[in-house]
Amino acid sequence: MGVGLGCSPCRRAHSRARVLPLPWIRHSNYCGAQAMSKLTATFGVEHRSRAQLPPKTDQWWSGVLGVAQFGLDLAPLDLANVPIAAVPLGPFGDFDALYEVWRADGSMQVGTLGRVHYRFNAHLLFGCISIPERSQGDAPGNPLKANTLAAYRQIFSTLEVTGYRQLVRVWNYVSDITQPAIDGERYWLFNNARYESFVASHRPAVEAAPAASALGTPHGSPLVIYFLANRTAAQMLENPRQVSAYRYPTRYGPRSPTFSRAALLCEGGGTLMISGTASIVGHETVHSGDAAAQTRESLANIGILTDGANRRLVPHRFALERLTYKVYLRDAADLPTVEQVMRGVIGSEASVAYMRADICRRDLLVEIEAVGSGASLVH
Ligand code: 3EB
Repeated sequence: MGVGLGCSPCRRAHSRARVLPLPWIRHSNYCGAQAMSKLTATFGVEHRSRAQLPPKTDQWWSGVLGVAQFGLDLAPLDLANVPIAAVPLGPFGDFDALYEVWRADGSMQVGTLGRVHYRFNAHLLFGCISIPERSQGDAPGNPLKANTLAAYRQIFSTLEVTGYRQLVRVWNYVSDITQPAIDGERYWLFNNARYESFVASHRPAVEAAPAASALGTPHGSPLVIYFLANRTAAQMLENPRQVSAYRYPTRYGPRSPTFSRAALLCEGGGTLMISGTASIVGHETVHSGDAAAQTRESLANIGILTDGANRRLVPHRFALERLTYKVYLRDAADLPTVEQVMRGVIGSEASVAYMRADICRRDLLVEIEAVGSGASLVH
């Protein structure tokens, strides 16, 4: 099964994803059949509109680990026992809210720690936190820095208390992300505080950092972070066409961003979580001002990561045509162009949700993230 990128001019022979050897991974076939059978079989993501969500009393919700709601000026849906991250980004389409639903199996429990709401089954934990920009009152320093430190402190405490110690995937939504802050941009301040948080809690801030996305939300929005963690291990992947984000030179900010390019989990029969991916080669933005070319380049980068995952998960295969995508666009006017390029490369079957968002570098027009789940693997 081809991955649909065979004609990309930027695909080079040496572009093989680098898989980092982690001490607890002993076998080249990462998720062996035996190991997988012990893990949760059902795990994955679905996109739904509000009209497609069952009533909150429906049994269907017992199989939901957590939800991210994307919509502007919407109160979070009241879901009783399911944590919901209310992300202030407007989806494109014939609906005012898009729901990203994380489904899993087995019995689940819920909890809160500070502002973190979480829910977990035997293998996986979903959590979310939202902190209003002004929650620190008139405390000295920038509220974004204080809020980022507070959010990650509470997230890491949640992981310690519950025993789901491995943070595998994080989504960060930061208001005014490219606006000026002391000595740079707000994204730089965020990166600084995120890095400090990882170091302060003795967590890896370079290799083995979680997969992530970081997007900009409207002025005055709360800091919203949601995340997935597990008990065992994830395998982090890097993309050799790109400098690892945690090694970016300081011209992108004094502290490099703390994330890996993808995480591969055994849960769900093999799940690939691809970080927000942009038109970056080496560490530089390419195709400035050209949304179509940026989309193609981002998909080429995603293709490298699926290839890397496929070498670890033999005989299973992720294919670009079977991933679930979220696409963030800086300019709403680029939507038709980006949609056309997406469908040309990935075909018509894959689920793609489009969102208006600020991307963390001003010259980036598009950022794409993706999830490949066991259910969609080609055996
Ligand atoms: C990039 O590759 C584009 O700071 O957590 C993508 C994914 C990006 C995650 C983050 C930033 C982050 O550098 C931006």
